[in-house]
Amino acid sequence: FTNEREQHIYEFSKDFKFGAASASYQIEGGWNADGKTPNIWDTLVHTRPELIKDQSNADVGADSYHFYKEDVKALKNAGLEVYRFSISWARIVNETNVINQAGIDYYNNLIDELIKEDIEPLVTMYHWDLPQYIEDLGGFQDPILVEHFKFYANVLFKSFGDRVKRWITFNEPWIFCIDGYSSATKPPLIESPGFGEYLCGHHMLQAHAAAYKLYNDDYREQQTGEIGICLFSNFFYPDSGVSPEVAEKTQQFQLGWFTHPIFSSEGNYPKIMIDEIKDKTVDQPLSRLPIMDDEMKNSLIGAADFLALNYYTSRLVAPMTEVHGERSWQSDVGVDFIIDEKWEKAKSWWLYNVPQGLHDLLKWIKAEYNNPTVLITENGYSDDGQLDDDDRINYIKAHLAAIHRAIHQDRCKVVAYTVWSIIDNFEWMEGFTEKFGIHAVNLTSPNKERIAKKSVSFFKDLTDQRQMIF
Ligand code: GBH
Repeated sequence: FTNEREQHIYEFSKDFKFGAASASYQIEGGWNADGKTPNIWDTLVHTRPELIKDQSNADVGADSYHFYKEDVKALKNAGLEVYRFSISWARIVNETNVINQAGIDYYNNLIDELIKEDIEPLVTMYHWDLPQYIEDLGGFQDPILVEHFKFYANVLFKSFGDRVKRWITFNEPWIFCIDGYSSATKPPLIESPGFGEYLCGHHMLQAHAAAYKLYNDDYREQQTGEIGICLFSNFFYPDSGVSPEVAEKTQQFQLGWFTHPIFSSEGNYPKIMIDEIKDKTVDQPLSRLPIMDDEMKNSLIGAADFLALNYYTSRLVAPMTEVHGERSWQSDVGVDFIIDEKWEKAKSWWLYNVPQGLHDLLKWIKAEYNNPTVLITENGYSDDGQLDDDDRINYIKAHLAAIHRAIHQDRCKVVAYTVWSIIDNFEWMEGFTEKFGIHAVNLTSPNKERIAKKSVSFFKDLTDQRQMIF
């Protein structure tokens, strides 16, 4: 045993909350149970199964629709205090905007069970499972999305807002807008590069603002909760020969696309993004990035009580050598992304262990937006599913140490960490071939037992002692 690195004790105060995360389509199963209508993932897995790496689907999966109490036990076993889960829109309302009581009951039961166990529900309203009937109307490419989201948000606040005190409107628009409406690598498989992603982002922002306003106008006073948005970001370092300005531009194109309108004092999309996309729109009078009018701009400035940040990995920014289509988000940024060969890789092709990137990203957010409250709502490590998941523990510790440094050295306001994920689950296009859970799930057994991995004892010790050695 050689101890190359000096070890430290990291203490976390009682005010810092530890939890775990999941998402409805990835864990629930019950895809057509009790009045639920199909969503865009049901459509994809049923019509294009060959697109999923192992041809699997989440029709049943871990079946949290029936075994949610096992998930709550799993959280309890790990000593966790927050559960970030998402609500399946298609379980709650159908195409005639009729409310599905069975769907409401399911989430009422889950929320009550959490509260009974003293675990805070942190609810994502949309984690990629758009009802198919809304996609059929144009989905995120059509402004009708905003009205549908408002209706849905109202049902959620009314039904669950007495117990849910922290809401997240959307999970990772950077991913679902690019993959869903530009590159066609995730449902609804719309290929409209250079247009579709920006239209999607625009309507997503309008829907977010509408939900925020609704909460302020009709619910905040009585329910006294908070509402934020969940954004995915890498941290971008310049590769040798690339200027820091280019890395900064990339950060603005990825995180800034959505944080600048909401968390900056001037609002609107980042100026560099507006300018570059306009410059690269040569064949039509208007920019491919929709124009944000003053009304929209003002509805978004300050329209979040916290930033929910999903951080997994970082990238080096290099000059663009590959062609990324005639038009696309990536060709608009005008860079390539590469990996530092010193970074250690997880099972997922894209996931490298770069904890320093989280520290640097938190510092960037603090400086850029006057130190907003941040919750790390996803961070996690994929492997083959072994119960002795030391690499996962190591990854998590390294990221918690980075958060600790951001809090104590830099005074960043990070208040919670929810690991991805509470249980192994359906990893989207990768099916069940990569596992992120701190619990395994016995998928072939009728009771879908949740089995603790070694990382559960790590969290148990951490939450008991409020400290870790790393
Ligand atoms: C999260 O997405 C999701 O919210 C969650 O549902 C999912 O299960 C979890 O991560 C694990 O994948 O990184 O620039 O090379 C973030 C994951 C981000 C994975 C984008 C693929 C590829 C682009 N995705 N990534 S990049």
